[in-house]
Amino acid sequence: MTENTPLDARFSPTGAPQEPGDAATQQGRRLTTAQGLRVDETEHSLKAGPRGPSLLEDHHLREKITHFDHERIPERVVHARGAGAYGTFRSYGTAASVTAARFLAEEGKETRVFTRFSTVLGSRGSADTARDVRGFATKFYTDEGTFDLVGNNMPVFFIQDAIKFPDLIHAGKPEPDREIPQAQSAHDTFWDFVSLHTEATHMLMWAMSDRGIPRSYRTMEGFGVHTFRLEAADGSTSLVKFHWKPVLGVHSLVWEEAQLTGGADPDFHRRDLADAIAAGAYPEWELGLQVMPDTPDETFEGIDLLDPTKIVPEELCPVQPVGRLTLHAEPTNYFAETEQVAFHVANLVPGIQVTNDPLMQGRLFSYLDTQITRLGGPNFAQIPVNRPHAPVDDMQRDGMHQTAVHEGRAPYQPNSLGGGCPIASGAAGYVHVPTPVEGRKVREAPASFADHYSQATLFWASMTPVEQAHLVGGFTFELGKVGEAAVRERMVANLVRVDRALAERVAAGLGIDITDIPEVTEEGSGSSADVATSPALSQVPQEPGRIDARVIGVLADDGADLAGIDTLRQALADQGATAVVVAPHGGEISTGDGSTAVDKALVTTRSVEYDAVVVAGGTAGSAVATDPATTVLLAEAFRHGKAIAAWGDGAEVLRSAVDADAPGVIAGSGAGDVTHDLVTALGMHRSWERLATIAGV
Ligand code: HDD
Repeated sequence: MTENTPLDARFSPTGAPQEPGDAATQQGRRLTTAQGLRVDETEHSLKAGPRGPSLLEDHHLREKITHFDHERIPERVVHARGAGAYGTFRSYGTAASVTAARFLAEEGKETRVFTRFSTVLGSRGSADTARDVRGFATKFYTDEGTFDLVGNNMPVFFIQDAIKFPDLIHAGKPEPDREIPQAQSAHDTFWDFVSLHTEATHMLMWAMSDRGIPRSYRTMEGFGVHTFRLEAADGSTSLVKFHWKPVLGVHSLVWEEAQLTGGADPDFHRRDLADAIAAGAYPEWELGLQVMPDTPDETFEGIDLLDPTKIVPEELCPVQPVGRLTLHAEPTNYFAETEQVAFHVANLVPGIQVTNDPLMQGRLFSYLDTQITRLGGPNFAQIPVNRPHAPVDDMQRDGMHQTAVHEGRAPYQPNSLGGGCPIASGAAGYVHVPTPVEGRKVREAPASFADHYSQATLFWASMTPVEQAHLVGGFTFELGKVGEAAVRERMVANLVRVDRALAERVAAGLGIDITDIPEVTEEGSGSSADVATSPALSQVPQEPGRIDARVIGVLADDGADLAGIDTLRQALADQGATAVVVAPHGGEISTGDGSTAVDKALVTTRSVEYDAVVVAGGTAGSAVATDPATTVLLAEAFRHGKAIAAWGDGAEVLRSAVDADAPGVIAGSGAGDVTHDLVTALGMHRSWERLATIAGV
């Protein structure tokens, strides 16, 4: 499934395997109290007679309930909903000329990692498929200390300065009076803020595009967003942007599908990640760098590299691969690992430095600070998932939840009682690059930060017609949920400055007349004369990609062609994909001399759980053919541009629900006749031609 083999199946962050039955894993056979006392029974509290009051003396009752009362911790103020996995990063060694960081510079070096993906706005229990930005945070347990790359699935951000973050999040989170809507930006306060705060415009284009509704974490790009300063072993520096490129390609849901999934399977992305790892289809990304010269003005081709609302188009500066991330182990315990993992933008290693991007500068403060509330004190780095794999001698002592038993008498410097240790490392330690700093104290941004539109226009111009239609749909849906007419109108007026056709289409959907809004010619630092479009921004694949851990629903019933189902199942398994048999009832379906297990009964499933749907031969006239749920399932898969196939008389079932002559609808006489086209269609992710017809573009 993957060319990388994991170091080991699962490891504790200290590297020591956890043994079942040890105190940490609690796999023993006997129930005890927290003090290790064996408990006689745990069904009844100690009472004064069977009908009497409970006794205060019942230490087991009190301990059990007290602990339960304190089981919850504050959820993350943003990115509360997430899922994570352990893995390995293997360096290609190609970054050695730009960074001294050993985990990147040494060819073949393997570094353990923990990655957590998240949505931003929703609460911990919200649905995975909400339209939102996705977090993509990776903790590299390097032997030089922990490096955290705390990025998103979009390369830009809504704001240019961290001081606006509380404003952005207050506007985006559920409105404070009724605490609605949950996990979405489609409401008045968000659009009020972003329509007034026009530096958000480029990021809005990303959020309203298909990028806001990924198909899975496995098929998302990731970005460090800010420009970092890398320092090579010879002291030379460069300005660099980090990119994660999913080996499976970048794929998204369509909007109706995302909404339905929120109800049918709110855990869709979490389940997909866990299922893929369990199936051995380890999610993989290549880490890439855009490397730009470290010039005094910190610009590249006229683009201000300190402005986090700007990308550097890949056509101007290609992404160079430097290593590969493979996620191969699920966490053992969600709370202990995924909930308690604490990322921090300031967790850096030699060779990787920050820049003066004002958004990044504020983040250097926020992440350490927030953990103190969230994890209850300053010792959260001792929690196993947060423990560095490099030796720690920090002279920090005591505090809430201290679990270390520190030895010695001299946790201070200078000392003689501790033999002078631990000593600082000088040039062998983390040395901040001595970039010159001077200036007047001002609350101001550079003039180039005033360009809020040029790259929003670039993004729009780089989309295919189907993607443009989806963007129009995203804006129209979200603004259609805004009650205040003035907010809707202000936002559409901003869109005129991005592209008149975009604004006209959104305005038409909202019933707003924009004929009086004048054309504004934008001049910006974010546009480059050389790049009017950036094809790298489009997600439409040029050729079929891999289909690992894709799920294909096979509609069948008693009497279906079971041999055909086996053929299909095997052909899909050969490509790493999974066939799921869907029938009107659970249990088994049988045909004459054989039977096969039903994976899902129609009543428990919905089209959104499948990347493609196939109707088995031998089903015409059966209950699955006449069940209204079949028609709904096929019609949804059709509308969502998914591959649809049928063999034998299954084609009749298909034809009664959808246009069998439409692109991406496949029919053949036997199962073996449809598998090749089905795999190819899955590799393209959607029938883009059918989606274009549906969108009328
Ligand atoms: Fe942030 C969490 C990504 C701006 C303050 N952020 C958080 C997470 C991700 C990001 C992926 C979740 C980490 C996890 O899985 O635990 N944040 C970003 C990106 C940003 C960004 C890519 C802009 C480029 N963030 C940002 C700003 C601030 C914060 C400007 C504050 C000034 N972010 C936080 C936080 C969080 C957080 C409050 C909440 C939970 C946590 O840190 O551990 O400190």
